[in-house]
Amino acid sequence: MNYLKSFFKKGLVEFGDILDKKKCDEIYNKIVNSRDLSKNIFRSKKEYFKDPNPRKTNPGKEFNNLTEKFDLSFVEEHPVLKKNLELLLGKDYEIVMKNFVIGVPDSWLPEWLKKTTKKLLAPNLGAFIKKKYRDATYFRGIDFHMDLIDHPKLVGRNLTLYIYLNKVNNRMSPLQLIEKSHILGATKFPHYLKNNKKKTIQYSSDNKKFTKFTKKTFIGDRGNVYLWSSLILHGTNPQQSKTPRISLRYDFKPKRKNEKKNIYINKFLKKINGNLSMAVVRDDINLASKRMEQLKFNKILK
Ligand SMILES: O=C(O)CCC(=O)C(=O)O
Ligand SMILES: [Fe+2]
Repeated sequence: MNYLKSFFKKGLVEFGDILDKKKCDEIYNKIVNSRDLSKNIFRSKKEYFKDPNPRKTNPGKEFNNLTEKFDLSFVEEHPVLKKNLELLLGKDYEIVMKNFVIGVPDSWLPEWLKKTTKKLLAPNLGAFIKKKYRDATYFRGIDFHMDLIDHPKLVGRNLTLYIYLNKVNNRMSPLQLIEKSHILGATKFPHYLKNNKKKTIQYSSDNKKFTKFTKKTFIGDRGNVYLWSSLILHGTNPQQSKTPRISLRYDFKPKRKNEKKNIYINKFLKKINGNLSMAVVRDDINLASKRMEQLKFNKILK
């Protein structure tokens, strides 16, 4: 299927393994060799409670970001990706953020964290990772969410581009996306979902009327590229395999001056039967503060 057609129909695109595998291997190996990827990336319980609420535990745009040490032009200048992003977002679209995502195998989790992280709502592991390694993002699976969760008040024009840097099988926390879930518009986290089966799931925006959607699991080799709307529900399961899944992730948006223009993302949003933005992106923590969430974790951990 034509890439744009797929985006319009499903809210996502599977580009296939269009990227140079050697380059992916090079990056993967450099990341793996840049640190002791094991239990040792974690702070000890003692260390953690000395400073349980560190700020900036994630890489920022030009802050503590491992992607800045790499030439990523093979992605950013890839003709197919560039062409489709320009069609959707207009010329000179912006990279809001790029980062490496490391899917942490369950076997790396220190005992003191193992039981409790299961209860964490957004298991971004940043606060538990040693400071020197916080130039990448670490996950141990994440509940179904829309990436608009990162952008309160913004119209859902952002796109996420996700690239597997190593081969991802079923035991490596593959991405699971709910096709067409954008159609109900922007809805708050946690979402109304039920009957989560291998290939289908039911989703509602009001907890009354549920609709059956197709669920897609992205199993794929390195060099595979995926793109989705920031209104598409997706998540990952905890990782069983001992091999970490390492990915490169981009968040794109149109340049401000192009937002009102005739770009395809605006046509896409026109078909949506719901809100296009949210002032409050999540219901699980009333204060829109991740620090409050961290405090909640600390209580569970102690
Ligand atoms: O890599 C993961 O486990 C989470 C992926 C995700 O939700 C994202 O990058 O937006
Ligand atoms: Fe996400």
